[in-house]
Amino acid sequence: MRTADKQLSINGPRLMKRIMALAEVGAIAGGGCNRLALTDADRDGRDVVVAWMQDLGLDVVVDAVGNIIGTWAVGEGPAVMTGSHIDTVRTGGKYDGNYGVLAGLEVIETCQQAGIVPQRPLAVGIFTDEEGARFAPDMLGSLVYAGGMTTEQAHDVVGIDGARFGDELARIGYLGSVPCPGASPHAFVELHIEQGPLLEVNGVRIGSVTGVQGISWQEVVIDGQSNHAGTTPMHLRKDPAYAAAELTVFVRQLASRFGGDQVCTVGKIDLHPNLTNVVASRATLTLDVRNTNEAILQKAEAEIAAFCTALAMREQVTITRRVLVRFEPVIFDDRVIDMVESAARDRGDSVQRMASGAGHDAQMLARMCPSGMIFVPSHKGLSHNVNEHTDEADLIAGANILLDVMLQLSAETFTV
Ligand code: HGY
Ligand code: MN
Ligand code: MN
Repeated sequence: MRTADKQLSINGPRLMKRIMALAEVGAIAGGGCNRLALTDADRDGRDVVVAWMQDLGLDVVVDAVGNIIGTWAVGEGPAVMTGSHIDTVRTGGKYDGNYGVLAGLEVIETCQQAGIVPQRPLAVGIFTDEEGARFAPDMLGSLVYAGGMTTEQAHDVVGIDGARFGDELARIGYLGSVPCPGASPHAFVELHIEQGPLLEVNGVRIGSVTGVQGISWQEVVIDGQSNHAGTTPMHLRKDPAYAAAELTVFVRQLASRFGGDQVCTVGKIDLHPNLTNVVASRATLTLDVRNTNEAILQKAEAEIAAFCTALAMREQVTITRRVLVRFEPVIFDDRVIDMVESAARDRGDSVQRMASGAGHDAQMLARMCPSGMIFVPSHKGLSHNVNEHTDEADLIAGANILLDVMLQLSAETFTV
């Protein structure tokens, strides 16, 4: 977008100042953040960003699952929306989610300061519990916003710490009155760090994201027989810890066998009673299995199910599996993908098309309106890690692409 004869650009120092200020909330050793969904730290982060939204004169609403939508109510018709999340995993970085929300505010402030009044409202969403680390599924807030889960179902979700989602939402003061599903935007575009190594390895600054891979999360409970570690002969054991270890190795080997986009992760294992000299009675673990191809993802799930049946027989344990998350792969809107790509080219940024390995709120908004994403590189591909880093020049470049694409979408007079 040009004003007079100068290309409109965001204010980089102002964006960086907000990113660093938000990173102070729930700050942990090593420079990262711990703002698990609906904790006090999440509340504190929300309060900071809501205040920034109010400073910009946005209409701020909170819905029934705590999604916060700040709207610059200019122009007419459905809003062009951006946004992401500000909840983090326990060892989160400064940029995952936060960057997209704060870049959205920066886009609006840049337009306001330049005296530009878009033809459509511009909205920034902060979606609740995108990480799903405390309350599964991930992208819970945007899933409810898009009508993929009811408010009642969301409120009854019990977290890994036994807390009930609805109670925690009320406790932190973000149980809003606006009903879900939310208003359908004209279009949605999310700016996010890649969280993988591709852009950096390829020396490319901008990713125009084509879609998000399928996600399958399961909780696996393995029940055996607790016993004395010293007196129980190996052939008489019913050891869930051993079975959990075998399953962990199996899913790792499955990913190697399948190759391609297949990824499998055991990120959480709890043993009971979790004592040195006791053969465990129970092992509870989670499986995170993903692929861009739905048929292959189903094949992986079927192989895991068959392995668990055989493992239970062999080790004389009981294995119960519960689906925590199941999202099919999502393809983004060609028009938005093209816009991101040409906006990058117009600014002289290198750009490539790519799928997203991580889940994002955009994959839920894609159920409501034309959606897409903009990626910037993650240094060494690190994320969900306190050492998550993206160069400032890349962060600013990504926000400028968001500015251009949002203004382009806001100039569209047709309704989708
Ligand atoms: O799990 C994910 O991909 C995202 O970080 N919630
Ligand atoms: Mn994220
Ligand atoms: Mn994340």
